[in-house]
Amino acid sequence: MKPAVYFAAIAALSLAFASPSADAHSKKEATEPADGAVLETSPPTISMRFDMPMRVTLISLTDQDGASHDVTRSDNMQPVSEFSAAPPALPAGQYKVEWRGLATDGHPMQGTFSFEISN
Ligand SMILES: [Cu+2]
Repeated sequence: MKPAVYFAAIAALSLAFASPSADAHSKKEATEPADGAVLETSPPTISMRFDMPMRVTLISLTDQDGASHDVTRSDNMQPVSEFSAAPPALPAGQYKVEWRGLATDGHPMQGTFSFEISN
């Protein structure tokens, strides 16, 4: 097949797999820190556990001012059941984690959770 036809076929196939909706997945993934957690110190890791392996395509950590903080991921961009990344030492504040990923069944997934560091 010509490349353009090939990619169109792949795109159609992806849509077909994506269409039955994401409800085969649990609505709420387990995260560390837990959503809404109030911590006394900067967390050593940020992690999400999934009900099927997920290739995390985007992870962002932002504070209450919208500044982003780079995290060091340990998944090598491969599908993982538990995604884990190390944040820098974070000062007190409110933080939001946003992620996007592609599950091994082809479903695009995304999530958000928040935590606070008090002091
Ligand atoms: Cu799925």
